[in-house]
Amino acid sequence: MLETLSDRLQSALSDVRSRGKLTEEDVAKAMRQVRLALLEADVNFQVVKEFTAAVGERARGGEVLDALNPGQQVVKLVGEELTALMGGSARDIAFAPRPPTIVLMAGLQGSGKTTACAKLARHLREEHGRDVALAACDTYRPAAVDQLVKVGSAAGAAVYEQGTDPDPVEIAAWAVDRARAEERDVLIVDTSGRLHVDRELMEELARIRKRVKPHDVLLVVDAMTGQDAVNVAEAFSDAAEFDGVVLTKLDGDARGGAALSVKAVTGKPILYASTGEKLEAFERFHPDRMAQRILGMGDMMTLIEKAEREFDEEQAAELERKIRKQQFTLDDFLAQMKQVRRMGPLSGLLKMLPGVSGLGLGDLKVDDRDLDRLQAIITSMTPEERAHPEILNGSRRRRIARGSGTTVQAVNQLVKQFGQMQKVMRQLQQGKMPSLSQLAGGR
Ligand SMILES: Nc1nc2c(ncn2[C@@H]2O[C@H](COP(=O)(O)OP(=O)(O)OP(=O)(O)O)[C@@H](O)[C@H]2O)c(=O)[nH]1
Ligand SMILES: [Mg+2]
Repeated sequence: MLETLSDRLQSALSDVRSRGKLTEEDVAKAMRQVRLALLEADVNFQVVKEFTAAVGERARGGEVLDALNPGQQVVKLVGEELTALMGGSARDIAFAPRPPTIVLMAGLQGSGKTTACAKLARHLREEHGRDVALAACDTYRPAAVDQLVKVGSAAGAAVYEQGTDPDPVEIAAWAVDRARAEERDVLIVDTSGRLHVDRELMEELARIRKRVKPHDVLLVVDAMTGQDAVNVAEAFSDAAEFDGVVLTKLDGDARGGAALSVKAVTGKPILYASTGEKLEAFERFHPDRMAQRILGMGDMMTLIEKAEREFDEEQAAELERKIRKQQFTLDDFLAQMKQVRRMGPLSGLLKMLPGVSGLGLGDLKVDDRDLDRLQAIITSMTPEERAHPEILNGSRRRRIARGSGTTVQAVNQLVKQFGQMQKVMRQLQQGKMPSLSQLAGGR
């Protein structure tokens, strides 16, 4: 996600970052590099110009140049301006005082509307406890209704559909009545896409809009299409009002042009970001956190929120107790691993840690299959072996390797790592800070 942009911007700033003293010329040079980095990221030309002018002006002020750490001040300024560029603060949809809140999803073909309908439904249910229904108003593509039924039910939402024969406007109006009768909190209306922003599409949207009077119209745009996404959003905003943007396929977008330009060009904020094919790969768009990620400062807030969502509080307390009493077993290790895995792919999680993206690992990949292997090894052990790995002699290790489809070396490595981990835990317990190499498993 936004790797190229992040790399380029960080290298543009690496020169000033560590400097104890900066001249106006240094700042100007850094701004030229920031400008190039943003242009390369496919950020709108006008947006780049205004951005670098704003940062440059602030950076030339005495507040920055005379500061103790002027380089870091410049980086901080860039972060603040990036945040402002992406819309400042985050916002969710606004719930109507009298339910159902009606949300209309619009966008080009394949931008990710139908997927986003289901993801938003899941988000509103999980984060806000709302009862959500979806309306299948894409009568343009025959398979669209089935797709919405499938992803919608997976998201735990009711799906209202009448096939593809009726007029989409009639389906939408019927769905609103039904949502009201069934006392749903939110109704999300999926609409059809077209290849271009054409008159037919705009008229259909305008008719649905006039009839059901949505509280929020969300425009779904594909981040991978870069400047095209911004042009589409601009064309939409010329032809019809919308309230906010859902940015999809951010996982496949290395350059970030759409994320950085869409707010500045259309004046409409990005409400949500979709970051993968799975239902859970959807989050509120936080400009400040995104700016921090781009500048390699990690995103601890999102990581902590994910952990809070997935980690069982009681289990966490129990774990703490075990660590304190030094009763942490391989079973606990396995349980921990499963919880961490529920938070998403490891490589994605690692990138949220401050500094990790700046380690120059480039395309950091942690193989989730490594975890599968560890899991297989531990589940091939008897309960006694899991509680007392010290009894694992040669023949037991060979049996476990066979049972888990791995090798004795892999079993040895796991046992060794677990031993290291216990040692680190004991040291933490005694108030000593472990060294980094110990934390990394002694490798
Ligand atoms: N990698 C990735 N793929 C996505 C994301 N969102 C949607 N997709 C994929 O993009 C494709 C199109 O998504 P849809 O939700 O069907 O798009 P749509 O806008 O409803 O398309 P039409 O109904 O044809 O207009 C599907 O294969 C989705 O799985 C995302 O955030 N990341
Ligand atoms: Mg669709």
